Amino acid sequence: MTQKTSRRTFLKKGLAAGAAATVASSARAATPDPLITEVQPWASGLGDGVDATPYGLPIEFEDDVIRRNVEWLTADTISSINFTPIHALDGTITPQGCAFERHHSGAIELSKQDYRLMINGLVDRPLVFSYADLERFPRENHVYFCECAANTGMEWAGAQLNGAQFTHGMIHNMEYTGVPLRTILAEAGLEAAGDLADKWVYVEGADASSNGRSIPMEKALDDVLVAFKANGEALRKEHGYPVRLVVPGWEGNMWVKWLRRVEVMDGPVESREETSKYTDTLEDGTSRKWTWAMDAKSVVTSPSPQAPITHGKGPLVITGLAWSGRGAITRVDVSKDGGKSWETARLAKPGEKMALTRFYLDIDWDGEEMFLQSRAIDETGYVQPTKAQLREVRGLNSIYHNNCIQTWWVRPNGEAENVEVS
Ligand SMILES: Nc1nc2c(c(=O)[nH]1)N[C@H]1C(S)=C(S)[C@@H](COP(=O)(O)O)O[C@H]1N2
Ligand SMILES: [Mo]
Repeated sequence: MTQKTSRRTFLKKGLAAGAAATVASSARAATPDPLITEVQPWASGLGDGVDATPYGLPIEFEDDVIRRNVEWLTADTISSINFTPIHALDGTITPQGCAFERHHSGAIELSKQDYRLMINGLVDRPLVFSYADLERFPRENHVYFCECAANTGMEWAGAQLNGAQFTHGMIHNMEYTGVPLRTILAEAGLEAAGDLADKWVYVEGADASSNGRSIPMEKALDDVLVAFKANGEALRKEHGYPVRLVVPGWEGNMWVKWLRRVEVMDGPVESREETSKYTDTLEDGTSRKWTWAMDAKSVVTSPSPQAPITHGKGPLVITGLAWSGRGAITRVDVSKDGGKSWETARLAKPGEKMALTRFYLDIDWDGEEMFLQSRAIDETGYVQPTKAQLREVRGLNSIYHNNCIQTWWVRPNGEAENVEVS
């Protein structure tokens, strides 16, 4: 009996949704639609043959779905950053062609033939590997996000950049193929290192900046990958071709591109990239270091300033991304009233460790303004903080590791703007 009732309610609801959709199409049906009634150019001739584009590019209609930079952020494009168009993507995998880039001395061209990886320091046998050598170790596949620690860094003092691409686009999420760093370290032998508990590795790239970083041995032996494929194909030049380091859940700066050397050491180097940069200045003027993991964070990608609502009230898909450097996302809440009330969003699939999770909230929009927010919760129970909560701990002088709740003010005309609700 109860089952019957609920089934009937479900059918009714289904019909109601169907009815809403019919309103739009029957209005159009009143006048014949030439797109339906007339033979169109694309049906009057032949399309491209199979070899028109031996390596495919997106169709021209999608040519605004590109990485973009913010010119005033950096003095030039060499030591700079651009942003993933997350407002226009769906699902979770970032195509390499529009995945953000961050270089300290430009993207270099390094062939597989010229590639060398040196393992030295406190190892039994210092070794040098060619690219072909790396291909002979057992491989693994993993999907991980890579987020620059500076992502959302311009938003500390107030709402600044108008678009999810610019506030949250220093992130990409790819399926990597590579060899665990532990396998390569084992090949060189770690007997000479003695007690591994207090040992570190120093990793550096082949580019002029070298971007050297110290990684504690525990992480190096855990899930760090020496990767040479992303989303099934070779890494792109800008992402470190032919080999980059993948450091799951930890800040993007540690994901050394064009990886050339791994040195086993008895302490951290305290390089430029882990002292004057990539440390967090606190309220009292002191700085904290070794803030490696990216805390749980989320953002509504649509609607958002670059993805306004164009269809008026009625069915509306609210969607976004959530992630945590400390494990899997377990829940995402969405608020339409600036955090006064929350609804639990639907996860497209269960959250995976250190990978992007897509969420949806399918609503019937009444056409009224919204203050849209999302709030991520990860498997450790951590809840993404508000801007005010984050400032209490971090003050206003920080750049890196801003994981606060983002607000989009959506107006009745569907346009959205970056605003601060703290
Ligand atoms: N060798 C080298 N590795 C590097 C960098 C660099 O400039 N040189 N930039 C780092 C920074 S700050 C980030 S956020 C990530 C960005 O990776 P991507 O360019 O693939 O997005 O690479 C890191 N690895
Ligand atoms: Mo970065």
